[in-house]
Amino acid sequence: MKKRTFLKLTGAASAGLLVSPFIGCGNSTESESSEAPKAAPPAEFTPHVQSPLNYGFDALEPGIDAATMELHYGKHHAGYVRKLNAALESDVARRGLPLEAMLATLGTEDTALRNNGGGHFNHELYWRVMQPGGASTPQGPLAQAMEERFGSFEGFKQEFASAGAKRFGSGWAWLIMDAQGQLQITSTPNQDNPLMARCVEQPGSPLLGMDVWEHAYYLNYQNRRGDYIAAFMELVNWDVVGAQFGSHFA
Ligand code: MN3
Repeated sequence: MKKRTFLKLTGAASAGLLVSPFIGCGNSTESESSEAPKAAPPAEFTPHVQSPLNYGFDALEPGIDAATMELHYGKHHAGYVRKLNAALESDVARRGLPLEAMLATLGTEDTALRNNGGGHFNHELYWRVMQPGGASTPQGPLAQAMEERFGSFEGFKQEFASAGAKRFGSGWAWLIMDAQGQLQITSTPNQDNPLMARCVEQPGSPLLGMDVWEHAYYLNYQNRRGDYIAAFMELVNWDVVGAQFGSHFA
């Protein structure tokens, strides 16, 4: 309950921040000199863009190979962004919202925004939660919360890997914080995301996301999803995940 309120407030506050500069700009430059029609202009739409990768395509080898990274970032993720922007072009109510707030508005009928908005958010997180040179370990409050919730870091790893292995077809495994502030492991089909509260069984705020679509591993691992999952677990940047966790208590 508390958490849901927080998410809503965050979304509203961010949307306000995004929109207000344009309102201010319009007032100062046009209200006195222009005789243009007074009808409210459509919300400003700044297309979504991919964040640059913080490392090279080959930086996660041997766990994730360069060819997979190049295709995954350059074609798959780029495609979600392109189609997300195309879908938002005609959606005046949603196109001014920050991505997280936009995802929270989606219902099961919003297929294009679910697939491509989720696809963009999920991959932005995925690139950030991996790091070259191998995994760090959870520290401080996150380490403590994991121990309380899963018994140990090893217990977490087993449960998380199992969530990814058991996801039938394409989808994601997640470590999230739920509305009660508890850590949960969950998984979603396709590009659904725990922020889509009306579309998923277990809503929450994603801390760690693992892509288990075949495009994430098939070139190198073929059908051996379990080997890919083991490799992913050895690449997790727990400092980033810990910062995501900590941001909920700031
Ligand atoms: Mn993917």
